Parts: sequence; structure tokens; C-alpha cells
Amino acid sequence: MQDQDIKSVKTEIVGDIALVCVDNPPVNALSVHVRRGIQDAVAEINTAQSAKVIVLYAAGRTFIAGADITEFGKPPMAPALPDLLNEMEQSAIPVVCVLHGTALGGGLEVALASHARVGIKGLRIGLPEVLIGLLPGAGGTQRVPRLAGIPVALDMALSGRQVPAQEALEMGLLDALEEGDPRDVALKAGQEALDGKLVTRRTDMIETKPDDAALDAARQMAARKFSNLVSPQRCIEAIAASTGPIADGLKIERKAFMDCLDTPQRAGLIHAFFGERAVANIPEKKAPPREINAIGVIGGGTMGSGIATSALMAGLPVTLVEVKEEALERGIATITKNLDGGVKRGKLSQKQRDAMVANLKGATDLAAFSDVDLVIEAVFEQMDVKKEIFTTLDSVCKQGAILASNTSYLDINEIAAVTSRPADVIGLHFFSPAHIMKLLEIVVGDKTAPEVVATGFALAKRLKKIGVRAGVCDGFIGNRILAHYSKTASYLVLDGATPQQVDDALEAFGFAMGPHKVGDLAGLDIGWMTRKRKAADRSPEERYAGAVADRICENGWFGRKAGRGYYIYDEGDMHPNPAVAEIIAKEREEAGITSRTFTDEEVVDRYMTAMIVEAARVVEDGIALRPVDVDVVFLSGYGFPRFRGGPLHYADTIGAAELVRRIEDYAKEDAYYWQVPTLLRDMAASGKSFDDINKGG
Ligand code: 3H9
Repeated sequence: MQDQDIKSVKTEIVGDIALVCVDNPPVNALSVHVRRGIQDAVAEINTAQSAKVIVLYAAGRTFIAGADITEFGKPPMAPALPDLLNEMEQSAIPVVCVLHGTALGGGLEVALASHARVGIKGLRIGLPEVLIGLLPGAGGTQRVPRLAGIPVALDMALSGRQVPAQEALEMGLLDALEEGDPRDVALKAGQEALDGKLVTRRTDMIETKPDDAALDAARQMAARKFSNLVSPQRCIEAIAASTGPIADGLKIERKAFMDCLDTPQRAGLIHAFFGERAVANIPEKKAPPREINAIGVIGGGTMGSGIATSALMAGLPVTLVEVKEEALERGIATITKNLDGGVKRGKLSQKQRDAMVANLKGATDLAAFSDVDLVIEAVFEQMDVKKEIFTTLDSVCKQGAILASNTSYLDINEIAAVTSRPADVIGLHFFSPAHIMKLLEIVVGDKTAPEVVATGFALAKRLKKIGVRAGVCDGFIGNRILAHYSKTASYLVLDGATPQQVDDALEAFGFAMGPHKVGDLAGLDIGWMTRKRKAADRSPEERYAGAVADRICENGWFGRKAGRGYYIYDEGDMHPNPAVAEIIAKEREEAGITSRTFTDEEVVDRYMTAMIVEAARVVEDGIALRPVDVDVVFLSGYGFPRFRGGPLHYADTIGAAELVRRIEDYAKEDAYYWQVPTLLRDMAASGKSFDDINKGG
């Protein structure tokens, strides 16, 4: 069917009221046929004079959620939304909008260009464009300041936050708030407009009150907080222009919007938006998830407490088991502290926090799990300990209960094999702090049942996390890739860069923190333990990357918790640890390395190429279902800059052929570490991109 044949806007005349209903599931996005439908409806009603007021509302679960994001990056199709809204604003017959669910981006802009706005309780409005690398591009930067002032426009457009209906009413962005079905409210609003009880007026006729102080503060905030992003600054520029004639302001807004549309940032952020939804598309998606009404957590350390907190926050009753009473008390105290933190940050009310604490039980015996539907084991990473626990769980848990391990690298198949129910065993790999981090790797063993996988995904959703399906291997998706590319940072340091240079270059690229700072934060002892664990498996051909970090750890400098690691932490101040420079110099001397200089660009290129190499192998091995799954893991669990879309989206901006050339070039120095993955070589030969693979190519 052609776009113009789709009928997604219907008009119904009821007395003097024309009801115009947008019906474009799932979220009533402003696809071209919706824009044409609204344009035609308003024009026809004006020509035929078939009503005295037009009321625009939407069918389904929400009002218009914005422009159709899938159209961005494709050739434009008329009418452009700004033109449509200018026409609508000039309609001689007044237009009233009735909003329910969410009115976001272009959806809110439709409402702003109409002549009155009525919200239905539960509504949330927002301008989330900046979150996808854009700015409100259909009058939002001009009409919000006219109706609610510059500070409100800056707050909404720069944060992208969803404003609740009552607040929107107080801000002046809504004229009334009602309860009821959208069509009923639309009829009532139409009648009130006819009776003069609901005042209709043109937004473009209102003048914006200047506020230079608010604009300056926003500019400074954006320079600090969004230094890597283009659209926030452009958004402020457009809002600043709202004090002049609206036609001029709209021109400035349009230019800024079109410029942002053209940036790789916009493409990266939209890839992230759709990627977070695409990862739910798993082979097991039709399997019915099991019901989860109560969960058990083993281990009251940071991880177990975080997982328990997350489950409690989702309204699930939790039983926490620790071996000793003392450790149990510590675990419960950590959970309570986490929940108190939620109250302090305004995420939870005191009443909610109290209900959650009441939902938590503690025990020192695994028999306490006899009634739970899911157990998550979060004890330390030792296979024999895990096997013992799973053997006991198998005997105490009821039939149908799911037995999950939070292991970050151990073999789920080996753990499952000690139970009589390997189909019920799964990996649920949370990221620390588990009540805050969004990612949940759902690790599927050879025998895991489809409905157990589906339950893992349903749980992720309930915990407000993003579930990504991973296969079994050492480290699954994220930690396997991390283990590979983190060596590059060490090689760069051994060969001549400083830890600070590596950190600074990668932070400038967009990472929240460079790898040495991350190591200090996580605790350098963790990597040290892993290196010792893997020492026996290391190939003699492999260049050892851990020498500097080992020496640092031998001094007991485990990072932040010890007050020093790569950096020294001194009452909020942080500076490079001078002793590390000495360690590096000594290691270089012993290894006979002549130090050389690397530009920041070389640092980023090597680091990113190593990440892409292992990411490609993870896709090739089927550990990740698609390249986008790797992207989402890194965006939601590893602080990868969202505006770059993830490592494999970024790889597409370089191209497979160039990546192969780079790897072959680096291989001249270290042919063991730098090997071209078969998938990447094939892609270079065929001209295929990771995005083609995402699309099934
Ligand atoms: C804009 O408006 C620019 C203008 O200023 C200027 C223009 C000139 N387009 O999230 P869900 C899909 S920029 C196309 O799972 P929820 C989504 O992919 C836009 N598709 O549901 C998913 O598809 P699938 C500003 C969209 O209930 C399905 O709908 N607006 C769009 O958890 C369900 O989505 C935004 O940025 C879209 N705009 O949340 C709002 N939105 O089922 C973006 C969603 O195939 N949207 N889809 O995976 C949202 O924030 C959430 O979707 C929403 C619903 C809160 C609305």
C-alpha cells in the first residue's frame, strides 16, 4: 500500500463540532499519511464550513508521540510538519487538541499550534528531541516560550523530561484538565469552546518575555554537560530567537533542526533508540513467560543487595539468603541504604520505601526458597561453590522455579548440569550497581527452556532494565569484548602513552570515564584476580598486558577504595600517581621497549578497533544475536557514548574495508593480538555493513 492510501485520520461531524481523530498505531507517530490527513481534514472543514470548531484527538493508548522517527534520514515528504502547523494555526475555524497518554515532540507541537489544549488525567507532555540528537523542529522552540516562558522551554527541551499533566496546566501549556475517554472529552471540549468557556487563541500572536539570564545559564550548563553534543546548543539558539517575530524564529529553528538531522550524532542516537527496542526481538519471544510473584537472592554483597533492591523497587517480595547472620544483616543494611538513597534522590516516597522494606525477608538457609518462583545466585565467582549451591537449590526449590546465576563469565551449562532441571537454569548477569544500571545480560544455556528465556526478558522489563540475549562463553557479550580491548589500553601505555593520555583521549571521544579511571573505580584487584585465573590458559604467543597493573596491585594500590591506583585520590581531588610512571618506565626497560608517541587519534583508533574486532567475533560466534545487541550492551552497561550508537554502529561509520586495513597494519607489530575476524573480512569483500546484518542481510 502507498503512504497516501493509508487512512489514519478520520473526520466525524457532530452538530457544530468536527472531531478529527488520528489513528496510527502503535503510538500515532506523525507519518506522512497522518500529516496529509490532518492537512486535508482542516482544509476541507474550512472550505465546506461544516463545523464551527475542530477538535483533534487520537485513538489508542496515546496522543501523538512525535514525528515518525523512521522517516529521518530519508528524502522529505510533503507536507513538512512545520508548514502543516503554520497552516493549522491560521485556520479560521479554531482547532482544539485533546491529549491523552503522552504528547511528545511533534505531537506536543501539534497541540501548541492549535488554539486550545485540554489534557486528560495521566497525560505527560515533553520535548524529547534532544535525546535523539535533534531539537523541537515544528515550532516547539517558539511556541513553548510564548505560552510558558523561556525557562520552561529551556528546561523541557534540554532535559527531554516528561512533564505530568498538572504541572503542564500550571505552566500554561494546558488550558484544562479532564477525565474520561478521548472522544467524550473531545466532544465536551468542542462544546465548551463553542460556549466560550474554553478560550481559543493563536499562540503566534503571543509575545515571548525576554530572559537573558536564563539563556546564559543554559548556555553554560550545556557547554559543561553536553560538550560533545551539537543539538543542545542549537536548541538554545532557537529558543533565544523566540523573542522576535515568529516567522524569523521558525526559520532559525528549521535551519538548526535540519543541520542536526544531518549529523552522525542523530543517526547514532536514533540507532540507540531503536536498538533498545530491537533487542527484545528474540527467538523465544512467543514462549509464554512463567509467573514471577516472589524471588530469592543468594548473597548479600554489593551485587546481591543491588539485585534485591532492584526487585523490591519493582514491587516483588524478596527473600535474601546469606550463610552467616552477620553477613545477612550487612546485606539487609545495604538494601535499606539503597532504598533510602532512592528516597533522597526523589525516586521513592517514604511510604513506598517502607513497603519495600516490609517486602524483604532474610534467612541463613537455602530452604527459605521453597516457595519462590525465581532464585538469583550472586555469590563469588567460584565454580565449585556455585555447583554446590545449585545442587541444593535443585532439592529445595519447587517444581517450575527458575534457577538463575548472576555469574559474569562462568559456564552456565556446567552449572545447569548439576541440577535435575537444566531447562530451568539461566544466567541473569546484572551490572553494578544493579539497582541503577540498565543492562541485564540474559545468558541462555544449551538446555534452557524457551519460556525460561521469555521469563528473563519479562523480568528485565519489570525491573525497568534492558534485557539482551547472550550465548555461553567466557564473559558472554560485554565482558568477553572488554577482556580483549582492555589489553590495548595496556599495550598503549607500555609502548609510550601515559594512562592519563589514554583516559583523556577516550573521554574526549565520549566515554564517561577512561579505562584506567574505571579500573580504579571498580578495584584493580578484580582484574588482577582474573589475570591470575587465566594465566595458565595464556598462549605463549600472547604479549602480556598485565605487567604494569600487576606491579600496582602488588603495592596494594587497588584504586579508589585504597586511595590510590593509577591515580591518587585525596579528599575529592584526583591526580596521576607518580609511582605509576616509575613502574611503567621500569617495565619498558625490562621489556626492551623504546617508548614512542601516540596521537590522541591513534589512541582512540586502536582502542576502538580492538573493541570492534572482538565484537565482530561475538556476532560471528552467535554469542550475540545481531550487531545491535552488542551495541545495546555497551550503551547500557559500559558507558559507551550513546551519540556514537554503540561499537558496531560506530564501526559502520569507518567501514569494514578500512578496519581490515587498520588491523593488518597493527598486525605488523603484534600478529597474535591483531587478527582480522572472518566476518569483518567477508564484510569488507562484499561491502556489507553491520546494519545490513541487523536487517537480516
Ligand atoms: C520529533 O517529534 C521531531 C519534531 O520536533 C519535528 C519534526 C519536523 N516514530 O517505546 P515503545 C515505535 S522527534 C516511529 O516500545 P512504550 C517503537 O519503535 C520524535 N516509531 O512503547 C516501538 O516499535 P516496535 C520525538 C516510534 O509504550 C513502538 O512504537 N518523540 C516512535 O514503552 C512502541 O514504542 C520521541 O522521541 C516514533 N516517534 O513508549 C518519542 N515512537 O513495537 C519516542 C515509538 O516495532 N517514543 N515508536 O518495537 C517514546 O518515547 C516511546 O515510544 C513512548 C511509548 C513513550 C511514546
